Amino acid sequence: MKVKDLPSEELLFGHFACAGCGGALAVRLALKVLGREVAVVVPPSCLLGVATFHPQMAFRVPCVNSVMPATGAVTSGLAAGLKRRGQAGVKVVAIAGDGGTFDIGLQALSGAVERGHDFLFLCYDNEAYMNTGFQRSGATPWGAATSTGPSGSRPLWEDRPKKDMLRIMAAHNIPYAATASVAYPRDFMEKVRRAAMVKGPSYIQVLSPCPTGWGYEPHLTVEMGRLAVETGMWTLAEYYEGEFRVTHRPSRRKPVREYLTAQRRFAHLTEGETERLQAEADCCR
Ligand SMILES: Cc1ncc(C[n+]2csc(CCOP(=O)(O)OP(=O)(O)O)c2C)c(N)n1
Ligand code: SF4
Ligand SMILES: [Mg+2]
Repeated sequence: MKVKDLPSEELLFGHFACAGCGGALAVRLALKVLGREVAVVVPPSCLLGVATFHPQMAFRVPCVNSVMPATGAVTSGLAAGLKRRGQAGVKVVAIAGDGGTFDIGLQALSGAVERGHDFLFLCYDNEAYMNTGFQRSGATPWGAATSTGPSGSRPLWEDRPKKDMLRIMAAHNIPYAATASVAYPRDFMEKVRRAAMVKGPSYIQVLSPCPTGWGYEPHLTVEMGRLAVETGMWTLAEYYEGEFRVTHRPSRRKPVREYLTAQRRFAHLTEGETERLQAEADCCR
């Protein structure tokens, strides 16, 4: 996919997200690939809060608001309805945060994938419930401070590993699933293109750094997304026809410390805890 081939038209425009919001960037890029022949389903999340503020609707495509647990059901129902009306060419795209995907929306997503409806589920993963005050989610990585982390000492930080949603989706025998990062737009947009072409369900989870919740300056969003991959804290991968594949490997791995020290949510980590995360990144090369 060539950047010069992308349309200049913006299909997410005029929203109220914080400066440097990785989630808003992810959706903007995805819609450039998907075009106008889509209907989006958005559950409560930062995106819903900042993009569907009546009368200033930021989506330039039809947008349905679902409740958090029902996104998969609303999305598959919409896809079935459009098919019935002879409008199967309209791709239905759920756009949910990690909380609305990994936790509260998981059951309906699982059912929709199992039934094999034709839709794309795009999870913009900022690794916590940002809209309601940075609570931990199943996507919060080990060691990250949130407002509700289970560890009782120092800042409340996460003492459970991140849930592996890519493998959970693969275990459903989904036709296509991928991880991506807003810092690698070509890799991300190519995955959106592939997912949209699939007949049946597809899933993309795009790392979408959040300056407000992670604690870094807004102009560093792309830098955070890149460091995550360069340090091995995030993998760009896809699952297609039953096989996993890494789509981009950094030529030289950077120490995880560079990623951790750049964000307030990891500021409390001790030397030993940093080494633990380094060891985890090293074992998954
Ligand atoms: C069933 C249910 N539980 C809780 C809420 C409250 N709520 C609204 S937005 C939100 C946070 C969503 O987090 P996430 O999906 O990660 O999106 P983000 O805000 O991070 O963009 C929550 C918990 C809700 N609307 N419905
Ligand atoms: S809190 Fe984070 S995810 Fe929410 S709008 Fe601000 S930058 Fe985006
Ligand atoms: Mg979130």
